[in-house]
Amino acid sequence: MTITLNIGPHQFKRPVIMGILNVTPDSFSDGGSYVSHEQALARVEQMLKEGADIIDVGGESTRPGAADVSLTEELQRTVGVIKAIKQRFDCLVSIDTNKAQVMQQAVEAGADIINDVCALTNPGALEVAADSGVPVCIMHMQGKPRSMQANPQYDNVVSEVITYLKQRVESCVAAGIVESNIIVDPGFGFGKTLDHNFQLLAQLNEFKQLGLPILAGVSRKSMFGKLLGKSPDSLMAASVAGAVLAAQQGAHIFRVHDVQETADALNVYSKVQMSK
Ligand code: 7PM
Repeated sequence: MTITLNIGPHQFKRPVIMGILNVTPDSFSDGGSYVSHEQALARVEQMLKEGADIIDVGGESTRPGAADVSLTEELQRTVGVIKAIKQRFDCLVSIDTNKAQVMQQAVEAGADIINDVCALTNPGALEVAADSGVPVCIMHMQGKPRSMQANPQYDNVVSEVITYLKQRVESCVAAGIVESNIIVDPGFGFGKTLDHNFQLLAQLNEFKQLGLPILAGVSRKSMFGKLLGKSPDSLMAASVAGAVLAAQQGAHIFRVHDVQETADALNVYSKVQMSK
């Protein structure tokens, strides 16, 4: 079964690369705590040249562990950057957020996709996403970001994550989101041990039963860091290997830091597929 990915007028029949743009003070700070648009735009330009199809804008620096970023802070970080990207480049932008107000203002600023690691479970998120009419990526997470890595437990991680995503797809459809606008994501690293993450990667093909485009986000994740005893910035080769393994099992969209290297590897993969 092949799934054609439709994002607005854009159609994808090949692997889709989503380049990560963190707009947090530790990434593109001008020395104060403001995110510099020029630096962010330069990074976007580079990722587009390297083969990114979508730019994923995220304004929350603190995922597992620390406290949440305030709404005002997250809006300040993301909305202006999205406007600047859409003004300067002809590209797709996704907004990585779990807050309804950020989704709404990001879409008004030009965001084409809502990417929510909380699968639209926060107050107002389903409604905003449905009203906006844009495609959504819903991701599985066990627990809450602050505590999810404390003691993740599953009887069968693969079937439990699939069941969760099925339920969330139902809720999305009930809220008025058209099914063809839903992308699913197993949520590597979100409330999962190293073994859970590798079981998900090994059986990613099972997610095809959902009949929806699959997004895989393994780039520089701790599943590789723990396995190899390396820090996130030394995980490019492992991440690229992870992307190819995910592609082989039917993933459609790859959320990555290293765009050029992933694009090269996925082009090799696609050529092999076409040569069968
Ligand atoms: C700290 C911990 C900072 C974790 C950043 C992260 C995904 C995502 C992220 C994913 C989708 C990261 C994560 N991961 N959205 N946003 N899927 N759809 O490692 O796997 O980039 S943030």
